[in-house]
Amino acid sequence: QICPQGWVDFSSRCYYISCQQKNWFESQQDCKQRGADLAIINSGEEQEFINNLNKRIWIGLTDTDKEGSWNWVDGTNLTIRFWKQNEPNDAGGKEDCAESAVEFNPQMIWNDIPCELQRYWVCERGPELN
Ligand code: 2F8
Ligand code: CA
Repeated sequence: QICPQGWVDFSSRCYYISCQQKNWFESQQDCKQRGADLAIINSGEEQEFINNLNKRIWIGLTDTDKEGSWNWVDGTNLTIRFWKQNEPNDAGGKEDCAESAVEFNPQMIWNDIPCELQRYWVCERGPELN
C-alpha cells in the first residue's frame, strides 16, 4: 500500500498538498481529477496533521445545497467537528464553504467563508493497492 508520487502518507491515507490557490469548486475539481476529494477530516489526529501544514486550506465541507446543512463532499456523515467559536456564521449570507485555518488550538479551526475566495487545498484518497 503506497501513496502516488508527490503525495504524503498519513495514517494509511494519502494527501496531496497544493502549491497554488484556487476557489473551492476548482479545488474540489482538481482533487476529483486526481482520483480524490478535498480532505475529509475524521479525527483530531487528522486535524492536527492538516494544521501542521501551516496553510489555510479548503476542506471538503460545504452547505451549498441547503444553508446550514453541512455535508462532506464524499457523502460521509459529519461527526467530529472543529468549528471555531461562533462559526459557522454565514457572514453576509454568502459563506458556504469551509476552510481550515492555522491555529495554536487545532480543535477549533474551521470557518465558513465565501466559496469563491482563493485558498490552498488538500486532496485525500486511499493508498494504491498492489
Ligand atoms: O469574525 C468572524 C468572521 O471574520 C471574517 O469576517 C470578517 C471571516 N471572513 C473571511 O475570512 C473572509 C468570517 O468568515 C468570520 O465568520
Ligand atoms: Ca464565517
